[in-house]
Amino acid sequence: MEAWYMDGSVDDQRKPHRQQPNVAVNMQELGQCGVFYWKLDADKYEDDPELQKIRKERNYSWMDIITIHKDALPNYEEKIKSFFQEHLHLDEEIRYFLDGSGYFDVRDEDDKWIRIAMKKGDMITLPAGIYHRFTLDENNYVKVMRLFTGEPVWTPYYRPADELDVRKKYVRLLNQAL
Ligand code: KMT
Ligand code: NI
Repeated sequence: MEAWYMDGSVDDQRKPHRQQPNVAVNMQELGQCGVFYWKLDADKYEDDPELQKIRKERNYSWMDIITIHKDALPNYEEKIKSFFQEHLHLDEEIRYFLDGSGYFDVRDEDDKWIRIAMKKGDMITLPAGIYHRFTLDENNYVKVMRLFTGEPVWTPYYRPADELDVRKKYVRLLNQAL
């Protein structure tokens, strides 16, 4: 996993959009935004004690696996668009990359975009209430495990969603952490 501050260009979302020179973001800075990360061996996801331990400790009881590729995902174009529209959720968004790659973009405490490059073996959780979006990169393919506590609710609340309790709570947590 590698992360950086994005440039301001509205060019192709699948490009890296690094600033020149690159401005890297480390795990500690991501942690301050409530974003947590694990590195696992994706070749053994079907029987991996490390994954089982995380799932147990964090109560990630539910999971499925989705492939995002134009020939594999129904309503591909529509979904790609909605993933990239800035939004938040009422719950954590937990994703484990089993194959391929893509970018999660999250807003930092100053509302600047951080781009998180995810690839095989990378697992991440975005906290409830954080503004974010997802895009494929130029490889146009990813296979991802989605995890959830209990029955999944994927509803996106598109920005602006500042009046939601989950957003207010997240902003309070952010300010405490600073
Ligand atoms: C989401 O909610 O943005 C997604 O599920 C993106 C696809 S999973 C990498
Ligand atoms: Ni989301």
